[in-house]
Amino acid sequence: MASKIRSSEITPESVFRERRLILQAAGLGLGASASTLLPSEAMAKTPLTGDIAKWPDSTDEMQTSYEQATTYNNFYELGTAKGDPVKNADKLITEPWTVEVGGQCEKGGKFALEDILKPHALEERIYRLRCVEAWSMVIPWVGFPLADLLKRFEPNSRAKYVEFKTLYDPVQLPGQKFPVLQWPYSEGLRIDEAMHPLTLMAVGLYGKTLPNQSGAPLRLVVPWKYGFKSIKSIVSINFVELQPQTSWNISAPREYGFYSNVNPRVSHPRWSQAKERRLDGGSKGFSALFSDKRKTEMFNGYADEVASLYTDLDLKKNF
Ligand SMILES: Nc1nc2c(c(=O)[nH]1)N[C@H]1C(S)=C(S)[C@@H](COP(=O)(O)O)O[C@H]1N2
Ligand SMILES: [Mo]
Repeated sequence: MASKIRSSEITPESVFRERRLILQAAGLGLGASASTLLPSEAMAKTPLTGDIAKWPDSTDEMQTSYEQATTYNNFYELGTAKGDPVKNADKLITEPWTVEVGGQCEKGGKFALEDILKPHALEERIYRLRCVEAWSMVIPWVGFPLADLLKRFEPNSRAKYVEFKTLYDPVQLPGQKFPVLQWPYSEGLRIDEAMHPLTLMAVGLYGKTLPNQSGAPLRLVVPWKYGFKSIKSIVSINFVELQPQTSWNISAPREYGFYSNVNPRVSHPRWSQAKERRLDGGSKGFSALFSDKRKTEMFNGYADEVASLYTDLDLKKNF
């Protein structure tokens, strides 16, 4: 995706330069105050306490390292280069945090993060997440099924889709000063996808609360869809009747569909999706360029669980 929206192509050169300066300034601020820490350690959050059940169906593939998972990120609100989000992460303030729930449901409203989280027992699930850019990671996420949260709001029969939005605040998320995507970042799922038991509302990774660059304090992880469906730093959940617009689909409808299921048989218009680079901190090293290439699996390897959601859908048309 980064190649698609190389900012120099879509913004005037002066705006591009200004953005670089702002993002560099933000990065310098962090470096000066935390120079003895690794970038990821500077943003590491508190260990999660209490019982965290281990999900029995976790993959046993080699895990991506914490360092790699928290320094190689897509979070365009904090910069478009993979190393930008960790550098700019300290701009985002996640306490207090409010989530607004509305639309086709009986029990919407504004909820403090604590009230969103309180009833839910946490679970660790090791999931693959594959980016549409053809790299993937294996991460021990901590969270709870999104369905358990959504049911509390009592969606009605007109709730056919769920729309999610990220915080909009160009001071805390300086990338929003530039028209890289339509802000706030928005994503959506069909209601049955949102209610699927694999769809996770994540609050942590590797036993710790989410660092900001990973989408603190609350993000989706939808393991059978390309990573951009896994929206970060959620402040809004809306039950809607019609398929919602999504930021990536608006920016390039031919390249990023609403469904975005991992499908090696449907190429991205500018590159194949047949293979992927696994970032697993293994002997081939850190960078996606040097990691092992492996075949991408249908639905990212979760076909047994989710293929039945799509039996009536032509997945070439509904990509
Ligand atoms: N708000 C927001 N959420 C986002 C993104 C983003 O730019 N902004 N990038 C998406 C993309 S393209 C990917 S691949 C995943 C990356 O998640 P990670 O940084 O935890 O690996 O986050 C997704 N969620
Ligand atoms: Mo992505």
